[in-house]
Amino acid sequence: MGIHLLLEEIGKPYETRKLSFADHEQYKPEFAAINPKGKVPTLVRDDGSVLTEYGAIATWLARSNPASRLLPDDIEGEVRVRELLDYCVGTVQYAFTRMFVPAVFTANAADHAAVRARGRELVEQKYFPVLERTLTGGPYAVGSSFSIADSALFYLGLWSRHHEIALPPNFRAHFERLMARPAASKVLRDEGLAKA
Ligand SMILES: N[C@@H](CCC(=O)N[C@@H](CS)C(=O)NCC(=O)O)C(=O)O
Repeated sequence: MGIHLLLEEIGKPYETRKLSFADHEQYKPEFAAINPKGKVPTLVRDDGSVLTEYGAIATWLARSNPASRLLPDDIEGEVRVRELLDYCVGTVQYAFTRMFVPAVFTANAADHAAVRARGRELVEQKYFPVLERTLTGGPYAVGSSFSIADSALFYLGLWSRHHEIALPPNFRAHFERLMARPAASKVLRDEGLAKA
């Protein structure tokens, strides 16, 4: 959903494909032929080449579409965006993966409830307090313009809504700002997540 938001912000034509984790489609041969890591997001570019890893995909989209201004040109701006993005994708996301796909962490189905509970605990007690302290400036994640870091906070906000995890105040205000963007409304409609 984060990469989907970036594609919508850029405004060029694209297609999305949804995978059902419940049906283990990420591990099936059809998807493994595209991304043997069995992970989303996965981007197939116009020349047929495949790009994986959120940060790489987001950076490629930003740098290939400079008019969309999704990644600052100055090094301080760029590393601050990367710092926050990497925390979302490399740390916070894995607590959610505990909740969405506990089998990644243990083959023992009897332990899945405990893995899910630990994921929730990490999000609520450890990771969101860090994000909350980061989101004090604004109006966007890093300064005054929307960047690829905001796209990661967007999907974390949506995942929180799905798992009924309350966002702390700064994060909530930031998420509401993102949700007000036309691109976000379009993503929600396309993903079947828009509230009636
Ligand atoms: N390092 C990867 C992580 C991607 C990732 O963990 N995606 C999750 C989304 S919940 C996934 O596809 N999980 C399915 C699985 O692990 O089976 C990235 O940055 O894109």
